[in-house]
Amino acid sequence: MKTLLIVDVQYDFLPGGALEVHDGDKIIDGINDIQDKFDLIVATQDWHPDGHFSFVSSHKGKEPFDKITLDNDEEQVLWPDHCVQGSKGAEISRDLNTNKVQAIIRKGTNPKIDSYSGFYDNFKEINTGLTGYLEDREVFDLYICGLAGDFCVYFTAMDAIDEGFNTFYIEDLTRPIDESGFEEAKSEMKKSGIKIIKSKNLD
Ligand code: VGL
Ligand code: ZN
Repeated sequence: MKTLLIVDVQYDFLPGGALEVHDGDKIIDGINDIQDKFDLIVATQDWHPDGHFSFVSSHKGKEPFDKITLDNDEEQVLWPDHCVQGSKGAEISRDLNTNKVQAIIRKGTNPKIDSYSGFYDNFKEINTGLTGYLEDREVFDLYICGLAGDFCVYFTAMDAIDEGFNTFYIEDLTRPIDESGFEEAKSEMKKSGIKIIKSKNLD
């Protein structure tokens, strides 16, 4: 099963959204165009309860994008409040064709732990079940696109390769929150065995 995983194409990550990604909307037509090349399409949806720990509003005196150090010494970015369950910003864009999307994996529902990857939360405590779902369908080749390229798409790809999938990162069908760290993120992915490809080279 050649599978496409579409990460977090939600209004809050699109221009005008709470955590907008520059030109995030520019990838949607391209994602729609390639869908016929896949046997299975799955999506993820960032889905936070109100007052989520990753929200800047949960930390007095902090500014959006400030970083704090957690008890386990990991860094946490304090995001503008985004993708609150049931809000318009949390909806998957209506411009994305979701007719062929067979499953939507929601993540970030634990109020105390952030969750970038579609496979695990950031502490690797909670498994979303995505690996099992894909293995049940005998998925080997997994192609990943969506938003944001340096956070949820990146961490999803890094977990995908760890979970044993032949992982492809479609670089023209993603956009980063922070352009400056993006080249390094791509080289980290290459080092891990992820193949960075362009949509025009898909069979
Ligand atoms: C994302 C930051 C916080 C993403 C989600 O989808 O890349 N980034 N929550
Ligand atoms: Zn989030």
